[in-house]
Amino acid sequence: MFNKVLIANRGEIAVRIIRACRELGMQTVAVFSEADRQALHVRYADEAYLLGPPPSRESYLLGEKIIDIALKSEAGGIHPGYGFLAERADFAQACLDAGLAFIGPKPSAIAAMGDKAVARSTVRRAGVPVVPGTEGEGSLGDEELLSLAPEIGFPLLIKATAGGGGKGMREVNSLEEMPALLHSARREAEASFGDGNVYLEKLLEGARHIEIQVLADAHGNVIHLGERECSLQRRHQKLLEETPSPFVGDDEELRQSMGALAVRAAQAVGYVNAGTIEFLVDKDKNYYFLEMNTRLQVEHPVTEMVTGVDIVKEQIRIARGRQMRYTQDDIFMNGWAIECRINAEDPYNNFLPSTGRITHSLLPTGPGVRVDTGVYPGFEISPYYDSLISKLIVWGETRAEAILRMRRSLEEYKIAGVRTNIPFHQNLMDSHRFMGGQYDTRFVEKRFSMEAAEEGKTDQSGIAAIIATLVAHQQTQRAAHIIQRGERDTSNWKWLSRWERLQR
Ligand code: MV4
Repeated sequence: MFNKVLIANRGEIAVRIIRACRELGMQTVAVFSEADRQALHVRYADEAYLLGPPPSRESYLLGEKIIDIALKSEAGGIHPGYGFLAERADFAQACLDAGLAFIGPKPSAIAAMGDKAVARSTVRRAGVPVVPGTEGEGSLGDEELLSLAPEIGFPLLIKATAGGGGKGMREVNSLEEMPALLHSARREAEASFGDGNVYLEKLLEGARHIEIQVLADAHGNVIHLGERECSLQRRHQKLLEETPSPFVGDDEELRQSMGALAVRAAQAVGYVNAGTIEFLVDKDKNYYFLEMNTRLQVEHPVTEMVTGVDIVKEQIRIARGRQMRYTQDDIFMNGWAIECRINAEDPYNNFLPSTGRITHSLLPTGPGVRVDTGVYPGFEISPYYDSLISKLIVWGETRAEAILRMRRSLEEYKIAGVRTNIPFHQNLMDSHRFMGGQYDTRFVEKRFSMEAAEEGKTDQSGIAAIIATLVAHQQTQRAAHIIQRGERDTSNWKWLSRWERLQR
């Protein structure tokens, strides 16, 4: 039984995992790149070891080196977090071969779900609905795909079997345009994953992306922790997640039937540890399995806030061979939670990544507020990793309370030195469609613009520019981003009455 965990990750998720280990009384080992010498996860861990230069290939992706460090530091388990090595079946197997616990699923489950065509046919055989499309697991040639396409019908999607997250995906509207699209999809999949295999699915338009969190222990117990609504995203990057889903709402029957099928999908691959089943849900509440993520997810905190389950601690207990502390009957969803992903990127400039040193920051706190972050004033945001710098999560008794609390927290949140997408989230909180929960996966890209959201609001850009110049002059070479407040904000009184009208 291990009492020391190596965290094979960085940023907010490494910090999150260290916290869980602390609470369980376990020792922690951090690994870091040259860009992360000063990072929070390095400071918080009991020990820390340098991996190499900043690029991931020379640091956080060095599986063998990480396993060596685990053995030398006498860690008994490795938590991969998300991204990097988290969904690499070969890495999970290498951990086991070295006598280390991999805090995640078995390599066979990662592999089965990692091939999206295998995943589709496996869960379908177990009775889980999938979007109509090609069946079977072998690689399909262009001839075969072109002859199957008319049966599936247009529009359809070409998807990469090694894919996920939209890479190598192509929308096809007619048989004529299909050969060229097959070619480019295969080329992109080959370049991204070293695997040019593709499969077909009917395109579901205007659907929502709703996922179910599952937990499974090594004793055959599998439960679900309800859903998360993840439709608010831009270019396949999620920006905000909430639970319950406003679309599922108080339809407990829908929630439990999706939950039961998510459990069945997990069981179909002998799943152990935490995982997430993604569904597409159409306007008539038909739902279809999309894929399974065999890792801890970025948005896990919203589920923690409403169920009270510490998912990371449960992952570690499961990896240590313990029984889960919960049965399905112990799981209740209490209240509402929303997470805004705070990214170092400029929402006024096409969400361009922003790098530089964080000179100042003030974190929101108070009732119902949680901030998971890996940065602090003085830390330099480098271009080597993703732009997520923190997650702002709020809980409220109702969705209205959660939204008001998020508005309050976004106002409290001050970051100087890099630009962030906080103004985007502020505008989103004011949008009628968001308030009404009436959004699908196209909302941000097709129906939302910062300019339109800010039209008619008092323009204080002149004052903001002067302050930004002063701040830039005093503390940093970069302009601070001034978030306008006061007049341009709808007052909470007005907001609440608008909300109440919407609910009628
Ligand atoms: C789909 C779909 C519509 N119909 N499949 C995008 C990423 C990958 N996980 C699957 N994706 C989609 N698959 C069928 N048959 C629409 C999407 C999709 C999407 C899904 C979830 C969240 C955001 C999305 C944005 C665009 C497209």
